[in-house]
Amino acid sequence: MRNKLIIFLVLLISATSVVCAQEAKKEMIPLKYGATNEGKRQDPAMQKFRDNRLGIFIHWGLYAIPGGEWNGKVYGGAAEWLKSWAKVPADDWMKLMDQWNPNKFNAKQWAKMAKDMGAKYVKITTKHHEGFCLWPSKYSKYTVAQTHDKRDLLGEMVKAYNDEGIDVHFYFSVMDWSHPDYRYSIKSEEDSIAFNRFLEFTDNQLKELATRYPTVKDFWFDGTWDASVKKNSWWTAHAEQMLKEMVPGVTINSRLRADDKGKRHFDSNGRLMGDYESGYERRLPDPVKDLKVTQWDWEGCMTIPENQWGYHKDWSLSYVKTPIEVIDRVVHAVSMGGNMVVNFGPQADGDFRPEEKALSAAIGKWTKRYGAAIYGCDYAGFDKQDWGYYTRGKNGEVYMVVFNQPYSERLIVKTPKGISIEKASLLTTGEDITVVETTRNEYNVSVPKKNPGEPYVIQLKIRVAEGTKGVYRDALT
Ligand code: JFZ
Repeated sequence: MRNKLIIFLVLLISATSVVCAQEAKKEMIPLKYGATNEGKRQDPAMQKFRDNRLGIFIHWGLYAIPGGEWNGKVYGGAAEWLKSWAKVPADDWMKLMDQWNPNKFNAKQWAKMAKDMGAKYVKITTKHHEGFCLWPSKYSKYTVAQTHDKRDLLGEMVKAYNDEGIDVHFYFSVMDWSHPDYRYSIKSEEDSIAFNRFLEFTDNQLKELATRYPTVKDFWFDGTWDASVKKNSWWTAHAEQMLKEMVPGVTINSRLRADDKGKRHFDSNGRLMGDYESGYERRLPDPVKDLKVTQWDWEGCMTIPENQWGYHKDWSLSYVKTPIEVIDRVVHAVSMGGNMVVNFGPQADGDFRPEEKALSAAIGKWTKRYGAAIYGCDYAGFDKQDWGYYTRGKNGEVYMVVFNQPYSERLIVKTPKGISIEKASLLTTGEDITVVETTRNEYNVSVPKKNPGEPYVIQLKIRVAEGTKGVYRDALT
């Protein structure tokens, strides 16, 4: 009897502590402007965003005219920041509008170039920090409509890209160097009044963009790091909400957002704000340590030189990536469940520099052959190996994207528990690839008979054992 009582008490205590531990886990800081999504969005618009995987960035504005040079001095910093490097007053900077003459701009050619590269979406700088608008905004004096050219360049781009089946995303900088009401921080009542006017102006521009170009799929906010924006975090939640009401399915990046406490990207409860993380700028998560990124959507973006987004006339100032290095970063991102955006900085005349044309064509050659390992693919759940990256397709097939041919000419594959390899073949030719099981869950996969001479893809057909956990659960049905 006494023993039973003790057992009963022990059970009672352990049961209560489990409940308490669960309660403690759930205890969250109450937030008015925190995250709004529970986990990854799974609606069709978000799935399309994710399946696209490869996009391009277009940084185009007045900064393309000086191309990194002001008063005879070439600045090595990012060309789109030249106004700041050379300390040019806004009025002087805006005189560049008189020289805006994109006589070689051809939206159809731009769209064709993106299509040929294999890009499924394009992120366009509607307005960068300088304040010049690529659309005829009625809320600003600094727009394409006030130049000799007068064309709605953004409108032409939206149409041309959409005609090629390419989704259009809008880059929008909240920070605006041309606007007298912009404030970096709020130090007085006057600042506060001015900045409120500025936020109203920003709302108007956003509403204008959403109304004029209703096929827009995404807003990618930038220039939101200043104390003034963080202090007005309510506005970041409001802007997200407003655009979501205006544009069904629209996606918004995490960089817009700050919570009640001014915490950015992730709220004070550690939850991602916006629909996808946009903190990976010119860097990627660590493929071994940072696999937590597979739990949410994210998008990285990269420059081709070290750090030039807008057109800079001198690309000899830094290392310039090769097409294979760019492809490596794209596949790397997909292998960790992310998207990758490759940046282009068109010339002021509306043409692309030869280096960018060549790079885009080279990437296109590759994506045409091996795109199956990118589009619609996701994190595969296999341990990373030195030869390259794994991705997983929609039907549970696994792709090995081989960048480094090993000396041994054997590609080591370690499969997760419950996963075995049934068959391997070269993606391009269908050539059978020999697979030898060396120990449990470890295989030697042969390289192709003839080295393709470029990063190549081996497709694995896998078998999933009953009761397997992880990303392959669904493949069972
Ligand atoms: C911003 C801009 O200042 C830059 O000109 C370019 O448009 C780029 C895409 O975005 O630069 C950033 C923004 C965020 C980070 C780094 C550079 N970040 O989060 O590490």
